[in-house]
Amino acid sequence: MRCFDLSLYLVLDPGLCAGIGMVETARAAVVGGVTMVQLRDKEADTKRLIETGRALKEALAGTNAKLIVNDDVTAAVAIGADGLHIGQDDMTVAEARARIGADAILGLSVETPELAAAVDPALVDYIGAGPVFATPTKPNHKQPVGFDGLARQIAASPVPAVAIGGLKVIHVAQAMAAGARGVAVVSAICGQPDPETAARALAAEIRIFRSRR
Ligand code: TZP
Ligand code: MG
Repeated sequence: MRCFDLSLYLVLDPGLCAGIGMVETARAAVVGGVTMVQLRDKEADTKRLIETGRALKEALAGTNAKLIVNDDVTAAVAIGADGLHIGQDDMTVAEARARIGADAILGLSVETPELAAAVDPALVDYIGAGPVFATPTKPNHKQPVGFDGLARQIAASPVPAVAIGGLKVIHVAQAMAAGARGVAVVSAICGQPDPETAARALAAEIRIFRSRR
């Protein structure tokens, strides 16, 4: 059963989490209200991803937060993660779905409305839509699309979307108003002096937005 809550999606970055590390950052962030945690470590090989992923899985056990692995399907399966997130230049969604199985969550990054419209809802569970703003966290990111571009991507998508790219507390309401089911952040939580408090502030904005609808 692919059941998940995209509200507050933390993408981990080993560099930005260097202080207390990815596992402790995730643990604190989930206490603060993070609902999904993505292990994204572009430098790590599969073995190291599996080690970190297993530690994350243990840290998140007993919470409702889902653990998603970026790019590496072998690691995702070995960890027993809840899902996998891939980009347009990674494996095909058909291959990803075949390898992770029917019960795992599959996410796909899209950067244009055309890519969003091409998403197969039989294979893909959610999209990461954006980037909303330019961000130093991902130096090679695609052209920022702003909230209007975000809304166009989301309107074209057959599956729910989480918005990503330079998002901070002050942007939550606009991202949600553009149709996002939730917000995905790296630096708004990773490397913040207190990741739990940072997550709590983002989660509160999401709740406030929903209560006003
Ligand atoms: N994909 C598109 S932008 C981005 C990723 C992984 C990085 C977002 O990082 P931040 O720090 O939330 O701007
Ligand atoms: Mg990728």
